[in-house]
Amino acid sequence: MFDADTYRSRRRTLQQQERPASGLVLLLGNQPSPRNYAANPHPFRQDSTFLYYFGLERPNLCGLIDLDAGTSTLYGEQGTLEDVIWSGASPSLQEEATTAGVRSVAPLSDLASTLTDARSQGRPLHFLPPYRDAHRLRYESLLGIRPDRVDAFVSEALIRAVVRQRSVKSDAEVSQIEDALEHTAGIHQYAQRHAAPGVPEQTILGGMTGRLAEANRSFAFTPTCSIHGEVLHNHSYPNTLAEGDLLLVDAGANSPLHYAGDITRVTPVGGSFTARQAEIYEAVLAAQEDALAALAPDVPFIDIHRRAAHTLTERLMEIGLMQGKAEAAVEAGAHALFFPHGLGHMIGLDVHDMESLGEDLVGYADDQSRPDQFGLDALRLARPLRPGFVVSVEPGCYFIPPLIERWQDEGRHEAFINYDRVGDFLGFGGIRIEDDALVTDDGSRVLGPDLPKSVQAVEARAGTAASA
Ligand SMILES: [Mn+2]
Repeated sequence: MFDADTYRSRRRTLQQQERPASGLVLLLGNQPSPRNYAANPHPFRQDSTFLYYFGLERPNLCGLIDLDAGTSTLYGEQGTLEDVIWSGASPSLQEEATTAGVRSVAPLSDLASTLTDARSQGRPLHFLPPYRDAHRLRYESLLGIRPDRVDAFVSEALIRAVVRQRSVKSDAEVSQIEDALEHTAGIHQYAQRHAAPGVPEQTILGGMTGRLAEANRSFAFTPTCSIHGEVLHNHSYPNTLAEGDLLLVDAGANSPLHYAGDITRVTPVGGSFTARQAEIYEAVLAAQEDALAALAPDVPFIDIHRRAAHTLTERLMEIGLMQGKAEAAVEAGAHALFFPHGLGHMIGLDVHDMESLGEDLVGYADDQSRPDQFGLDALRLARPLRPGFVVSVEPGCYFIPPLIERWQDEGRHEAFINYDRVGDFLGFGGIRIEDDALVTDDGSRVLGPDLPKSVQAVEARAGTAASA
C-alpha cells in the first residue's frame, strides 16, 4: 500500500474538490470469484477504484464516504477462527482501516440500514457501474434495486469525479507503472531471445509466466504471444514458430500495487525480417514514433491517432498497398483495413484504465462524440491530454483475410486500396508496436527501460537464447 496519507488525501480530494454533489459515496470492494465451486476461487483482485481510495486487498469490504461530513467508514467482517485455521491469521478490520487512514469501521451487516436511513433523510447516494454480477446482487441487497435495473441508478457525477482524479497519475503511481514496465521489459526480452524456429508459442508463454512468478508478479491482462498477430487479441497459443514467421507479443506485468504495464513487440523468427516484413515493420514504427513525438498537454489524442494513421498510410502508399492522397484516404477511413483499432488508451490500475466506468466518459471530452467510422469507432481515448496522463501508443498494420475479402467484395475504398497488391500479403500476419508514455508539462516521456525496437535491434536479439 501507499501510506495512509495518500488514501486520506485522495478521499479528501474527492470530497472537497471533486465533490460530485452532497450525500454519500458507496464504493464496493470485490468478493472472491469462484472458478468451479466457492472454495476454489480465481486469484483475488480488488476493485480498482476501491484500491485507489482505500488501498486494501481484503475481500468483502465496502467503503462509505460522507461528502458532507468529510468522514469515511470501512464496512467489513472480522476474521473468524475458521479463517485463521484455513487461511492463516490476518489483521483486524480496525488495523487494516488504520493503514488506509480510516478511523471508523462497522460490520457489513450494518451497511444496509445506514443507507436506508440516509435515503429516508433524502440524502443522495452515489455509486459506480457494476462490472460483476456480484456487485449487482450487492446493490440489490443494500438498496433494493433489481439487478437488471442498477445501471439506470449509477452516478454520472461520481464517475466524472473519479475519472478526473484517477486520470492524473502522481509520481508514486508513475513509479508503480515503471516497476510494472521493468518486469514487462524483462518478459519481452525473454520472448525475443527465444523466438527461434521449432519453439512452441506455449513454451515462450510458459517462460514469461515463470519469470513473472519468480519475481512475485503476474500478467496485468491475458497476453498475446502468437505468430498470428493479425488476430488483435489472440489468446490461444497452439503454434510452433517457423523460420520467417513474425512473433507478436502483447503483454504486461502488474506492479505490487496493481498498476499495469502494456507493451507490444514483434520479432522475426529466425533472426531477420524479410524485405517485405521490414517495410511494414518500419511503417508501423514510423507511425508510432510520430505519435510519441506528438504527445503533449492540450493535444487531443484523436489528433495523434489521425497523425499515426496518416504516417502509416503514406508508407503503405510507398509500398504500393494504398494509393491517392494520404489525407483523403485517412479522412475516408480507408487505412482501417490495415489499422482497424485505436492508437491507445489510458493505463493505471487497469490496463485499459477505468474502462469499467464507461469508455466514453473516460476517453472523450464533453464536446467530443465517439466517431462511428469503422476503425475510429474503436478509439478508446480521444480527449485532450493533460500532464500526468499515462497512455499507450500502439499503432499496428494487419492483414486480416476475412476483412480484406469483405472489403474487396464490396469494392470498399477502391480509390485508395490496391487490392491486387494486398492479395500478395495474405498470410503476412500482423505487426503492432506499443509503448507507454507519461504526458509531462512540456511533452511526454516514454516510461520503463529502453526496449529497442529498430529493425536492427530486434534482429540482433531474435532467437539468441535458443542458438546459444
Ligand atoms: Mn494496449
